[in-house]
Amino acid sequence: MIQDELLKALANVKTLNEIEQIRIQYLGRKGIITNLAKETDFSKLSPEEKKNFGQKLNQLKNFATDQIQETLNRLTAQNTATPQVHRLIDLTVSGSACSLGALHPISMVQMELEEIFEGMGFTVLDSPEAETEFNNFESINIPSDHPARDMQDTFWLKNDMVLRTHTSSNQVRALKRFGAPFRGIFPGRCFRYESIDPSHENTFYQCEGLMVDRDISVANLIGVMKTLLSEVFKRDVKVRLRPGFFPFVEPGFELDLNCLFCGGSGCPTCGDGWIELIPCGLTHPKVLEFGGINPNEFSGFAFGLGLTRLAMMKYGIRDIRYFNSGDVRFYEQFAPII
Ligand code: FA5
Repeated sequence: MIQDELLKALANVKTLNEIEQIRIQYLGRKGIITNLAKETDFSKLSPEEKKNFGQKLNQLKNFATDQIQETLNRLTAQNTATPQVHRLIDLTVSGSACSLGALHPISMVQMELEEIFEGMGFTVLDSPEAETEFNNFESINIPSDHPARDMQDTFWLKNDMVLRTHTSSNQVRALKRFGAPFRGIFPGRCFRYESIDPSHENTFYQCEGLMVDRDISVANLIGVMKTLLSEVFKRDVKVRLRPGFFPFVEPGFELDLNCLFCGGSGCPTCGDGWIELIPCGLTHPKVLEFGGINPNEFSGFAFGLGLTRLAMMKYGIRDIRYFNSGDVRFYEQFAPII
């Protein structure tokens, strides 16, 4: 039977092209159904038989046309099923939360420091990471033949530029620009060509502070340091002040923080129980002179707080290498934005 063969053929089609081939095979100009009429000798048929034949042929054509169209519809629906589902929007479905990330712990500590210092009347200043050799060394009393150059292994750039080894590179720039009296901090990234371990990175943050005014003494320096630490840690912390040498301060000190991990007994993070945190001192007269300030009229203090190390102490991070690890799981532990 033609119908059965047609249905069988249509049941197996998978592509629109196959359907078109079947349509041509059955209904085309030389198709099976079209040929039925061509091959029949109507002269031998009675009028009644002609009528019956015509009716049956039409039924067969209609059947074939309908079946082919249905198969076409089915296949088209299947092919477009996926996009149609996507186009449906169910407005009643509740949304799923998406994470916006987290602030880096160093950014958090930096923001906190900025707030504390602004509260003490300090201005927060931005500063370049690529510096002139002059700003990084000479202007703060470290001439090229000074042994202190070796204290900080330097990444050199072209044209006597360096990746700043410390934020002290901003002292003279700020004095030249703002004059005295001056109170400012310059937080930022520093770079040193040194091997890394749990407390040393080649890329780390410092926060420089500089205050220049009349009659500034060590008492002012200690007062500011005490306010800073009590606000950051919100509890009593043990510190020690020992003499330290930096060519741009006189006298110079090292303010160390008693290690909050081991309580001072010594551990892999601190070594001997103390974390070297804030080198500081009274501004050397030569630095004031380089900044265009008369050292007989003004005096000042400066400090170079280890911002990355402060973040370690504040958040209990035992290894400095986590900060630059790029590991999102580490960053997500600190104050997500949402
Ligand atoms: C200086 O860089 C001086 N410019 C600081 C200063 C400023 C002294 C103003 C006096 C007056 P020092 O090299 O010690 O000093 O570094 C300062 C602080 O930066 C250190 O106490 C430490 O907390 C941090 N630091 C230094 N090197 C690294 C390092 N490789 N990784 C992480 N933190 C470091």
